[in-house]
Amino acid sequence: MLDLYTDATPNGLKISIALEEMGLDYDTHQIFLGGDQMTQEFTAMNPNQKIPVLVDDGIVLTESGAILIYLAEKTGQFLPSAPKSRAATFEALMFQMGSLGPMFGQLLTFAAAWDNKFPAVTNRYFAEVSRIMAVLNTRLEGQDYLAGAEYTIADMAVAPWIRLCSIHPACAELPLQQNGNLNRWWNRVSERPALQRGLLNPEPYAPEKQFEGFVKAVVGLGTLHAAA
Ligand SMILES: N[C@@H](CCC(=O)N[C@@H](CS)C(=O)NCC(=O)O)C(=O)O
Repeated sequence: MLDLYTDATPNGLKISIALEEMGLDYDTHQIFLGGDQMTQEFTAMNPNQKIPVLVDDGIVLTESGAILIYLAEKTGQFLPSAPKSRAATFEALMFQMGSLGPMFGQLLTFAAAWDNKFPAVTNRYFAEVSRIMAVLNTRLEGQDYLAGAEYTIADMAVAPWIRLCSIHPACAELPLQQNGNLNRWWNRVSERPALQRGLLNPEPYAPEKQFEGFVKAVVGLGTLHAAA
């Protein structure tokens, strides 16, 4: 049995998607980001004090990209073995981890948590996420999935971020429709039953509580990450 410490955020949901897609049994432990991540017990698992954390038979693993690779290697699923396709999967996964996720995170921070108090900063991240979406659109030219013909852990990593365009008011203006390949990819992956189950596990807290947790976790707004 696997234990997943997580919340209903894109970095957490990508692991739920993988666990569902791979047909693994797991227990979900929902972490309220308004403080649960700072407890001694959680910090012992992840000194970086962030979800997701996966515990599997004595292994405590952090960093969603590493967790996805671990699960793919453990099950032999969704990570091609041919070197070129495998490298393309890692490439798309690293792009999510290094570009799409961090820039989206900053957009949400300045558009939502800071309530667009600094429009120039919000606009900078809006423009950068838009640019990154166009890069993904180009990558998807002539192929169904981010690493090529096969659905892989890279698609699982990107999906919860692109989903924000349809569910988060701060992301509604992002150019999903204008990027036809990306839009078609989103329609394709979001039809998958396992991906749909993953996106619902865990369910978010009530909107006010979910937002409270997000704001408290934002450096410069909440007190959780005050300088020591
Ligand atoms: N690089 C990490 C990022 C994880 C991350 O940023 N988690 C956020 C939620 S999406 C979190 O736990 N934030 C709580 C905090 O910063 O206090 C990963 O991919 O696992």
